Formats: sequence, C-alpha cells, structure tokens
Amino acid sequence: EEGGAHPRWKSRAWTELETARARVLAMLGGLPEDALRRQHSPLMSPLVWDVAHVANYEEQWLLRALGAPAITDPAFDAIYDAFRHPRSTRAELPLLPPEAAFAYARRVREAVREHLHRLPEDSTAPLLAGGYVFGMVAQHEQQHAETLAATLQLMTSPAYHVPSARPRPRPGAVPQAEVFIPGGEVRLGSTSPWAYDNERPAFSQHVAPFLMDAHPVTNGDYLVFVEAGGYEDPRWWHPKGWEVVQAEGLKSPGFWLPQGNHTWLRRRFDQVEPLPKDEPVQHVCWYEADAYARWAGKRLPTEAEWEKAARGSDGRPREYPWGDTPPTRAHGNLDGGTWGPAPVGSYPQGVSQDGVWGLLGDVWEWTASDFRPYAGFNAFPYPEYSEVFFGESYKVLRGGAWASAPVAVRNGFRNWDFPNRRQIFAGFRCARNAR
Ligand code: AVJ
Ligand code: FE
Repeated sequence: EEGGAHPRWKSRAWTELETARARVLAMLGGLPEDALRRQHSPLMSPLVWDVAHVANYEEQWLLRALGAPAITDPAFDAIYDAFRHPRSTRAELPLLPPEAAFAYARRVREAVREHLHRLPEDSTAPLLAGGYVFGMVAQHEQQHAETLAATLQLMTSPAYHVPSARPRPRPGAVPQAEVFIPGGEVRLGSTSPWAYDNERPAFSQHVAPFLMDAHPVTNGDYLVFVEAGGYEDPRWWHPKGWEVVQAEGLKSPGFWLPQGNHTWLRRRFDQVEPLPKDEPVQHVCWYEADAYARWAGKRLPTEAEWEKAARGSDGRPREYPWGDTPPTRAHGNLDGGTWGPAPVGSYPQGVSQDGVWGLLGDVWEWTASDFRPYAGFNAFPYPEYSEVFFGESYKVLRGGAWASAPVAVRNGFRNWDFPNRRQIFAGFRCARNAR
C-alpha cells in the first residue's frame, strides 16, 4: 500500500508485534540464566537488557504516549535508556533478572492488547495515522531481535546452539557478474506509512549510469583478496581503515578461522564449517568492504545508486526489488529463520527489474554514503531514533540481512553503523562507473 494510508492497520499491527515477540522468545528460550545476564562482548548489551529495553520502549510508546495507564514509573526508563548507558556498562546496572524481564514484557503486551481495542483505527493523529507507532514498536523489537542474534554470534564457551534452522533453497546458476543500470532520476525515500523519519521526505535525484554487481561479494571472492595479501598492503585501504587493520590486527573477516595451507573454516554460532565460498561474505566492516572494492578496481555504490538498482531503472519506485508485494520466503533470506546467509543465486523471485540479485536479505550492504538527513527531514517522533546520528561518523547500510525481519526491510530503509563495526551481519557489493 505504497503511499496510501493503512485504513485497517490494527490486525497487521498486532500480528507484527506478536511475530517479533515469538522470535525473541524462541531465540532466548533455551538459554541458562547466566548466559542471559552475562556481557558477551563490550560491543553488546547483556541479552536481558535488550528484553526489558524492548518492553520499556513498548510501554513508553504504546501505553504512556497513547494515554494508557503506565505499568512502571517513568524513572524506571533510565536503566533501559540506550543514551544514558553505553553498552559496555549495562551489565553493572540493576537490571531486571531474566524471569522478571520476560514477565514485564508479557505484562506490557497484555496491556497493549487491551488498549489497542479502544483506539480509533481512522485517527489522523501523527502517532496513530496508519498505525505508525505500532509499526515503529514492532520494527524496534525486530531490530533488537537482530541485535540479539549478533550478541549470540559473539557468545562463546559455550557457543550458542543454533535451533533447527529452516533449510535454505538450492542456488541456481550465477551467470552474470555485473548489471548495467541506466542513469536518470531515482526516487529516494519512502512514502509507506510505517517508514521511519530518516526515510522521509521522499525526493528525486539524478544518478549517472553505472554498473552494479549482480550479487553480493562472496566468501570465495573475498578469499582471493585475503590470499593476495590484501590485508598487508596499505594501497587498498582508507587511511583510517589501515589504522584499524593495524590496531585490531585484522587479517580476514570476522569468524574466519585460518587453518594454514589455504584452508579456512568459518564459525557460525556453534557450527564450525569449511568456509562456504558461494555465500555472501559477512562480518566485514566498511573499511574492509572499501578496501576490497579498491583492490577489485571498483567502489562501493552510493545510497542513491543502491536505491536506483533496487527500485528499478524504469522510474516506477517499487517498494521492494521485485515489486510492491511484501517479502515472502521465496523473495529473499529474511526473518532469522535460516541462521545464516544463503548462497548467491538462491532467490530468483527476488531479482530486481534490472536483473540485480539478493538486494534484500542475506547480508546488509555497506554503501559509500554517510548517514545524513534528506532535505526537509523532520525528526519524528523523537530525535534519538535518527537525528542524533546524522553526520560523518556513520556509514549507511542497505537491504537487510538474513536476521532482519520483513517488517523492517524495504527499498527505502536506511541502516547505519560506525565504519569499523563488524559484529553486524554486513557484507557488500561493488559498483563502478559506466563509460
Ligand atoms: C537502526 C539498527 C542502527 O540498533 O542502534 C534500536 C535501531 N534504535 N533501538 C540500532 C534501534 C533504537 C538502530 N539501528
Ligand atoms: Fe532500542
């Protein structure tokens, strides 16, 4: 329903909230108390922090902001305020223990269910129009589910046991390397009712013709760079990236395990496997993506180029690469159920109008672009979602990963992170100018 209001949004809102909750519970359900409370990495919160943070966010936006009775005192929000406490310090806070955190989340959800019945479905109030704030809270819980997955990947001794993963489709042939995208106008940004403030307002921009990789860069592709000495040659690296390589001793993507003699293993949760050459590389930072692209004689696509490739060059601004219908399991590797990327070429139904594969799902794709506001940006409903991150510190990622939920991906969705971060499920594809 691109552009239109969601006249009947309640049932979708409830379904998306419950889908997110079922996923979080399935991910964490089997973990012992200690694993839930421990800090697995200074980069990540203790898992129980995320659980109660999600519940507290829901209390703030779906109960208190909508005039429903509060469950906790607003003073309680401080513990779960991401801006007050850096992730590395959250284990020292007086956090709700796991049982209490899950109970809090249940109580909030029960109150939301009650209150939802009383809300007018045709309200034009900014928070309620099209069910906006419900979409925001469902996307928030799913984004934290993805963050939980990143934390679980970092967890060791013992590593996280992957629950029965959904089988991935068998990949077909991968014939084409690059796709020519004609230049012209591209509609950037979203008009859909659940789009975030940073995706708005939609606008048009001119893009010169370019070539886009038909697929994300695979482990096999990236291995050539590694074995060619790519991590030892400053020529390929952004100066700040070269500093990161040296300071952190980077030699290969995260979770690759060198065995010597050109043999590589890769740890994915508790699975140690031969490096799957045909899967998109993941756990690379922006600097690694940038260095590979330079070595390959290419570059990272800008946000505008990525969105041009995703929306289609014919000027019809599709919501998803394949059209306007929401993602199904045939369109791409989404929702966390596969617990890893699929080989490139696995999703023929997800191909874009111009023939670009795998734009949504599998791995987030680093772009060349800094995270900046679109002209006419208005912070809504609060500046801490997007506005405080605008500037030169963050790079934009597009497309969504295997761990991203369908509700939280679309052609216009903008993710961002620091250029040295590799715990997220991020890879990339390259582009180059067309002559
Ligand atoms: C959009 C993924 C960068 O995790 O920092 C979660 C999403 N915002 N809670 C993040 C978010 C507030 C955000 N990212
Ligand atoms: Fe959050």
